[in-house]
Amino acid sequence: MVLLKAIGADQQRRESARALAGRLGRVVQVDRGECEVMTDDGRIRVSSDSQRAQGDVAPVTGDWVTIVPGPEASPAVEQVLERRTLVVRRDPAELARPQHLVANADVVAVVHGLDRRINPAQLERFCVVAWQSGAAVAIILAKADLCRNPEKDARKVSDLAPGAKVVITAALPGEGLREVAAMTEKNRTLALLGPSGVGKSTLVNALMGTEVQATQKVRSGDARGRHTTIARRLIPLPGEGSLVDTPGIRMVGPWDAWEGLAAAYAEIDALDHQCRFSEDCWHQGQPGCAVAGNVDPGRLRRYLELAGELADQDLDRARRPRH
Ligand SMILES: Nc1nc2c(ncn2[C@@H]2O[C@H](COP(=O)(O)OP(=O)(O)OP(=O)(O)O)[C@@H](O)[C@H]2O)c(=O)[nH]1
Ligand SMILES: [Mg+2]
Ligand SMILES: [Zn+2]
Repeated sequence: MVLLKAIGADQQRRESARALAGRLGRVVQVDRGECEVMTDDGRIRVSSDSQRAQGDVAPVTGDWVTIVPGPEASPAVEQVLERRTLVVRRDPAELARPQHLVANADVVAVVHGLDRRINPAQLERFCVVAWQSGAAVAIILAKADLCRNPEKDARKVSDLAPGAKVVITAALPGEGLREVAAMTEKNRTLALLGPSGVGKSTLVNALMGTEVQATQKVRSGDARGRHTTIARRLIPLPGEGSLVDTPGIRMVGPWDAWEGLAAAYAEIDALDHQCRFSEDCWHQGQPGCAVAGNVDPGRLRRYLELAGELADQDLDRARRPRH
């Protein structure tokens, strides 16, 4: 049986639940108005219809919640406890809305498959979203057994992801697993994000020591995945800590992610502040610009593109009042 403590139930969370007079639980998975929740007495299914007094916070995978007996004696989620971190993206179906992906991850790892080319724009977008969550950020370079020179790719990736820990793994032959497991020590939660087919679920299975998640071969030719994982799911590890496996995302859209942007492009952000003598400098090489010429031009281009995207979102939000 999984102990709640081993997946992060600390004194503060226990006390919050007690103060709300509910049973403490952690959301494992959400399916249309129903949540699978881990409690001290095992897994239960609870309803989470938002008619209840949860304010407007809908529970997501990784949330700590209180549970109360429901109307027909079936339990229901009462409150979502304050989140320490939250992975949010722009809702792909509805451009002007956020979508909450994972709550309370301590580390968010962006997984890249070494069987494919590095896509800087894709990787950096994931980093922006990962940093914005408030968690620590790591990059997991998976499938090292399919790459001739993993160290070389690791160096490239380090330049694209300042501040992130970079780990090389090969889950099938079982290499680099200890470094990943270390990120779940002290009852921490490690969330895996990344495109389809990069090996997220295979890594979960390797760390679990058993097949808990389905996996599927990538397309021959372009190594694209087949969107095998379809739900975000929290998976308690045998010892301590937990993982969150997520469905593959091709290009993640950041949402209200100015801090994430600054962190993901830390070297540009640092110079940006020095250039602020001119608030509307777009760093295109004007005399006196502190940024242009002093940073990687590709990174600068992608940074400005994302800044433009976020600025458009801000305008859009300001125009339409929230209801
Ligand atoms: N050679 C090798 N193949 C791997 C490794 N890790 C994963 N794969 C293979 O890559 C393919 C895709 O792996 P998955 O784990 O399903 O990928 P995923 O990231 O979970 O994909 P989605 O669920 O679609 O997002 C499978 O055929 C795996 O066997 C590895 O370390 N080495
Ligand atoms: Mg998967
Ligand atoms: Zn400038």
